[in-house]
Amino acid sequence: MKKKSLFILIAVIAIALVAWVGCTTKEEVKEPTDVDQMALINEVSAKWAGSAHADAASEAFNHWNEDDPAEVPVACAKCHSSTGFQDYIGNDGSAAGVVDAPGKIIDSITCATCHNDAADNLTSVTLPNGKEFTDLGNSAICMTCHSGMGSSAAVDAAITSASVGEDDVIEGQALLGVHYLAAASVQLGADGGMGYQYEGKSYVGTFKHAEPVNSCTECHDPHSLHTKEVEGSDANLCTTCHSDVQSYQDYKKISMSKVDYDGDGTTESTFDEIEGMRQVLIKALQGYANEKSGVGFIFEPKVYPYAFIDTNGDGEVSEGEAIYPNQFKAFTPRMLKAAYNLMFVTKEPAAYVHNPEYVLQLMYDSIEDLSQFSGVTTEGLVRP
Ligand code: HEC
Ligand code: HEC
Ligand code: HEC
Ligand code: HEC
Ligand code: HEC
Ligand SMILES: [Ca+2]
Ligand SMILES: [Ca+2]
Ligand SMILES: [Ca+2]
Repeated sequence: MKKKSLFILIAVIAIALVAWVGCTTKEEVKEPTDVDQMALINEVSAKWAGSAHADAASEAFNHWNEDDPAEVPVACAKCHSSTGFQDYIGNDGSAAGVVDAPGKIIDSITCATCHNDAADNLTSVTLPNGKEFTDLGNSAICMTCHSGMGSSAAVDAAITSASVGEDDVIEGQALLGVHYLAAASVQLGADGGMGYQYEGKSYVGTFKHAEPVNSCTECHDPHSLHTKEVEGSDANLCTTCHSDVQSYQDYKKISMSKVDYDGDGTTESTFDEIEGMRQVLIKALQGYANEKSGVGFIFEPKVYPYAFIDTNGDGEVSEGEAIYPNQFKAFTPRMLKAAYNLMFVTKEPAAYVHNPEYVLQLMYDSIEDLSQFSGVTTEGLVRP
């Protein structure tokens, strides 16, 4: 075990002991020897405690509480329980690279999840489509859980097994996506190949941002999860190069490329251009569904399973439409591909900083593919 991990383990046990002894006796408890190290542990613990990883009450760690047995299934345990993650990386003595047993419920991401022998040695990640990446340093920890589930191969498999024409409805076919916060899959671009990439088109690879903001842990504090500060100062990391950025609120205003990608006539920030392109893609899916599916399509990313029938045909998410029984299941092969890309972008809201060009290319190509039937063309749009 690395010295740091060993120390963290001892310190965490010491904190627990101090708390426990403090509650049960009035005896003086000796302070752990290394005061500086303890201060660091306390600081780190406070940051972690305020993060989404520590939020034991969140849906991500409680979704299976009512199941019988109440456990996180093998397919989900890698990312939704600390025990499942340690099983996946082989820290529990089981085989690495596979989850062998269901995970515990209400088992959020704690110190022990990331600080153990197997995590110390973890430097590679395998995406859901089977592609492996090595030499990732400690960002491999993050990428293991932030690479998503499902892939474009699942879209192709559904289409192949349906064996219908490109614009014929696949009976009962629901929306497919790559699950949530798949930041690594977005950042890797065409190297990862996790978007639905159209034949004959070329796509950008891993986003080469700038030194030192290329890997997950170069930008993210692994405990607070927020962006790091500049080493040896409390200045915002982004300000060094994006001088107009003062704080988090300004990230979405950054525009380096100054291109009107979404064709609305104004050059906006990269975040807004992506959002604009996303709205065009939704319109294209709606136009296409009206023409080919026989029922209208609406998209409500806040409500599972996100694709619903536009019952009153007004093109909007109206009262009562975004409910499970009103799920949209009239996808054609062409529509399934484009909707997968819509999910890929929507469920990774920070794509604008992880790999803006990749998601813009995917959306542009989806809009283009639908255009012969959607009434929405690529005229005015720019493909990066
Ligand atoms: C590769 C990692 C990974 C795998 C595997 C995975 N998830 Fe998730 N899941 C996530 C992440 C990351 C989030 C956090 C999304 C958020 O909070 O916005 C999440 C969130 C969720 C949520 C909460 C959504 C919400 O609205 O808060 C549910 C429910 C869920 N996953 C179900 C599942 C199920 C069911 C499986 C197994 C079939 C599964 N997940 C497998 C990474 C994963
Ligand atoms: C999501 C994974 C993750 C979790 C959870 C986590 N850590 Fe860390 N921790 C890391 C990584 C990665 C580093 C290395 C940081 C670097 O190199 O910049 C680190 C570094 C540290 C350090 C070295 C000091 C530093 O800031 O570099 C200490 C101490 C530490 N962690 C303690 C803890 C404690 C205590 C907890 C629980 C309260 C915890 N960690 C939870 C991933 C994690
Ligand atoms: C064991 C799986 C796992 C690991 C390892 C992991 N994450 Fe997460 N991460 C999650 C889940 C699950 C959520 C959603 C938690 C929730 O909804 O409360 C999440 C949420 C996040 C968020 C969103 C915070 C927010 O407020 O919306 C960020 C950012 C993040 N993780 C970054 C990282 C980074 C950086 C690392 C590596 C140091 C990392 N994660 C490692 C599973 C993981
Ligand atoms: C250039 C710095 C940078 C790098 C490199 C980076 N991120 Fe992020 N990430 C951010 C910023 C900034 C946000 C918040 C954006 C916002 O809230 O608008 C973010 C948001 C996130 C989120 C939450 C929202 C979302 O859309 O998923 C997750 C999870 C995440 N990052 C994980 C990762 C992982 C995993 C990696 C490595 C593959 C990574 N990040 C690499 C800067 C970075
Ligand atoms: C060391 C310099 C540097 C730092 C630090 C830096 N960036 Fe960048 N950023 C760049 C450069 C250069 C580009 C243009 C990259 C390209 O398109 O090839 C860029 C591009 C971007 C883009 C895409 C804009 C576009 O139109 O292409 C976003 C968004 C962004 N940065 C956000 C951030 C955030 C958020 C941070 C802090 C977490 C950050 N950057 C830190 C140099 C930096
Ligand atoms: Ca295992
Ligand atoms: Ca624009
Ligand atoms: Ca409606």
